Amino acid sequence: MSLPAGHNFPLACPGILGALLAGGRVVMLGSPEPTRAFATIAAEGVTHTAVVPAVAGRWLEHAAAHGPPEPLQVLQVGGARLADELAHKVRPVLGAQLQQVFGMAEGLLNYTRLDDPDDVVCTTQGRPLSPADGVRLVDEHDRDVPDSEPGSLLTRGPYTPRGYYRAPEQNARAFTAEGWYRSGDICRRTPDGNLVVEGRDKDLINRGGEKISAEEVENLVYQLPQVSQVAAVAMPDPELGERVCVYVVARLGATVTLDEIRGSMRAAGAARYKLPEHLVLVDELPVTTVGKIDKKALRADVAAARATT
Ligand code: OOB
Repeated sequence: MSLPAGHNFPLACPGILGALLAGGRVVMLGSPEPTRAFATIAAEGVTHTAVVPAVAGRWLEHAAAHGPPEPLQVLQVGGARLADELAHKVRPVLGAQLQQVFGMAEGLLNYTRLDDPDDVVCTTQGRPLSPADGVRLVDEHDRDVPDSEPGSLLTRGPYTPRGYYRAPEQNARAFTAEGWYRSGDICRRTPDGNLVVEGRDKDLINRGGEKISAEEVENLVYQLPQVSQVAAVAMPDPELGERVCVYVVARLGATVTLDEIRGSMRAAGAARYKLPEHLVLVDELPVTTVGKIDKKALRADVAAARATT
């Protein structure tokens, strides 16, 4: 295991707990950096491991130059969408069977099966673990969309709670009246019943599989007196997929630095992975026609800036 051990995916899907339950041995590493990870896989005889897509990409590059991590049999990839191009390379380059895992802390787990045909393994995110898992794909009025059309994923099932503990406001947003969890993922169902994740309609930043609520970051940044307006958006990153970037409008005559923002968030008890790694000071934030902060424009702006540096 080289992902953060407290996350659902490396911990329990089946992960560390599953290996121990089956009488296996768990080898833990502080980082998925490929040189050390491959050496450890060889030295310890590691047969199964789990990574996020950004790490899978680094491992593929490393293996193409230095050879595959020999004893590895199964590579689980999940936490964010794995590009089909990378998926197709896993077996030829890493010499391991790919298993895609599409899950969420709230419950529903989807897997491609080890004996699925290659096109299912490489182009879908699998199907539910339990036959009792309910999955609906719906339009903006919560009406089921026809098969093979993209819809917003709702789920209910034996290991998915019907609401968060003592959080009526969040529950009104995140669950339907019948207790279906709104995952915020836009998915399509293939004719053979597998799910393909096509996008998301929730405001999250996915930093190497760790999900960060943009709203939570913004609320923390607003605690700085110099800040008049803030928007947190994902900044594309070759290693982690995404990192946190904040666009800030400072109060008149004031200014603010990235260090000040990070320091204040740390003091408020924010986890390290949630701290912004890039700050853009602007005179005003772009808005949509209805007057909401235009995050699409900001994401495009930071992506363009990254592409030219
Ligand atoms: C896992 O759990 P969380 O709670 O950190 O994040 C859940 C969200 C999903 O709603 C989806 O937006 C995204 O992460 N996600 C994927 C994905 N796996 C997760 N998006 C596309 N493709 C995938 N394979 O990330 C998690 C929990 C248990 C097992 C695996 C992942």
